[in-house]
Amino acid sequence: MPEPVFIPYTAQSYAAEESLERSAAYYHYMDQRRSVREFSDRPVAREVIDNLIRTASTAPSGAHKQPWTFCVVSDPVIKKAIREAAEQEEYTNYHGRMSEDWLADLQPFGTDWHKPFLEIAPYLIIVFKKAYDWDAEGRQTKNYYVNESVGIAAGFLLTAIHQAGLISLTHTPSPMNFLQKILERPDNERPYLLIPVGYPAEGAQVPNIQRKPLADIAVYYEAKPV
Ligand code: IYR
Repeated sequence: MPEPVFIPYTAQSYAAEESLERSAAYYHYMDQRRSVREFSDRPVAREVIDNLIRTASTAPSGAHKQPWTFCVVSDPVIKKAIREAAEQEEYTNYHGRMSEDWLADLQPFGTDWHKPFLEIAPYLIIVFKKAYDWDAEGRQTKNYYVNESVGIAAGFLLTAIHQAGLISLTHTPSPMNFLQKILERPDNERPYLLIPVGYPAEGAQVPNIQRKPLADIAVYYEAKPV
């Protein structure tokens, strides 16, 4: 076993006040991010998409295995095939496969089986998780905490998309194994999330929903005053 190699960590250091300001500013910035379903066909430069994916891949992962593949689809022929397959599954979902409770929970979002954004958005990024991998000699290698790792990378991707002034939708057509077939992905890759990326359509609207307040999502265990 070789010795581990360490290098110095060059940290950003802020005074407490600046740290507070930065944390508040970032919160307010991220609070503007919304899932948007109405896309414009306005093009986005490939270089922007490249940077978004580079950012996603800065995410931590189990044993640094980076168990992800980002498929970037701009080809209208493939987008159409994805839309048709997704709409076929969603039609079945909305006509009997989803429970009454589930349909009621989706009511505020006004969704149905139609998925025009899959053809309108200039890019579809399909995130695949790699259940396992192969080394240079073709031997199977293990990945760890794959769902957690890919979930974190997908989160980084969403923040990068927002930072670039673009919109996204975390879409999970269900079941979505058709993506593996259409995109001809190898056996070790499983579709994880489908994310259309682009600009909002003119006059795009989003559901009027609220985020939970801090008191409902955080529990603090602090030292008791003596
Ligand atoms: N996949 C379906 C249904 C759907 C499910 C959830 I959970 C959502 O948050 C939104 C939609 C669809 O895309 O319409």
